[in-house]
Amino acid sequence: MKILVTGGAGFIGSNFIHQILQQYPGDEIVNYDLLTYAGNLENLKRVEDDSRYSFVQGDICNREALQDAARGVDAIVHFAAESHVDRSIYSSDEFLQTNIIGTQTVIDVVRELQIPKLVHISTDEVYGDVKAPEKSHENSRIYPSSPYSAAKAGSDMLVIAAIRTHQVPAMITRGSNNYGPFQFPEKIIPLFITNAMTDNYLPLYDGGTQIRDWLYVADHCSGIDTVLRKGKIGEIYNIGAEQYPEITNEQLTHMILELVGKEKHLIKPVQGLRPGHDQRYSLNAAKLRALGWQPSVTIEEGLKRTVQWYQENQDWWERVKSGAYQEYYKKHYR
Ligand code: NAD
Ligand code: TDX
Repeated sequence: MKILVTGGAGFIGSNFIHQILQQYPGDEIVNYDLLTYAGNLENLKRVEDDSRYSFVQGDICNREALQDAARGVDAIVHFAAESHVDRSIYSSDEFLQTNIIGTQTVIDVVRELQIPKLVHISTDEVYGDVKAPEKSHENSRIYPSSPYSAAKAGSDMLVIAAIRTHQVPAMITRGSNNYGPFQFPEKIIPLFITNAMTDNYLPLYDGGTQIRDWLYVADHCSGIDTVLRKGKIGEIYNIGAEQYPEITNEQLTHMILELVGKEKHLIKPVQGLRPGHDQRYSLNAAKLRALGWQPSVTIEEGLKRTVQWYQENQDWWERVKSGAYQEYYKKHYR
């Protein structure tokens, strides 16, 4: 299969590319990515000389460029997005442009080139937060809380409309919170690991009582691959670890500190940095499990691997954390 991956230089996209090239010797990947602050070709160093892999720098909002890159592919797996909730609260322009206009452009290109399959990568955040013990099902109410999740919900709606009106051969996945190698250190797990490693404080928002359904990135990628190869056109699939017992951000922080070997005094409780903060996400992933998928990495094992990866790849995250990221960090965490 020849697959065009949008956003393949980001966290999940790069893990997906590695996984596909390793698992399917006959597959080819075109990675189409604008290389925003979150895109990093270093994530793909291991495959850059692989003849089955090619990279095209481009914006998903640029229809002609995307068409040129996508000609002849069997499927598009669409990851490209602005992905950080906190940034979307400061300014939503790029979120609307990439997540909404960009997704419509991807849909248009699928139609124009008659590409046989589109997998649109969405998120559990489109459901908003859910009270325990409820779980979000694929047909649960869409009720996003942040400009990020609202823009992702908008992109889902455009895909749903295209399936109905134009019979676009699309599917949607809604994944829960990911963690693992190559995650930009603005998200809680890599931020807290790297801050702990350098004895900087860990800014724990709003009491740390919030719950996320932590999914190791390789499990998310295998879920997406299952949908790509076995999913039914027109359907939506949740991809969640369905962690039990659930863990709070505070418990997660303690686990990270223990793995890094640092003390709890590094935790700094902060309030008000995320207005509209969602309390709990929880997915029911039975529909995808029925296709034969299941997550294989526990949070204990996944965190251990992730901490080890950040310890072994200090050059990678020190480079990523320098430059423009410093300005964002100072502005946000004051
Ligand atoms: P990321 O921020 O690490 O990577 C995003 C990538 O998209 C970057 O490489 C960036 O350069 C590229 N990009 C951004 N704007 C672009 C544009 N206009 N044109 C082309 N490329 C562009 O994001 P991620 O965490 O890897 O998330 C990937 C996808 O998965 C997103 O759609 C996100 O909503 C979804 N998702 C993420 C998570 C998570 O926990 N990170 C969970 C569920 C779903
Ligand atoms: O400094 C922090 N301190 C803190 O307590 C940060 C950055 C976060 N948090 C809290 C907020 C959340 O309750 O940690 C939790 C997780 O926050 P993020 O890592 O920013 O992830 P989240 O907002 O849950 O969204 C992530 O998962 C769903 C991804 O960023 C999205 O792209 C994905 O759709």
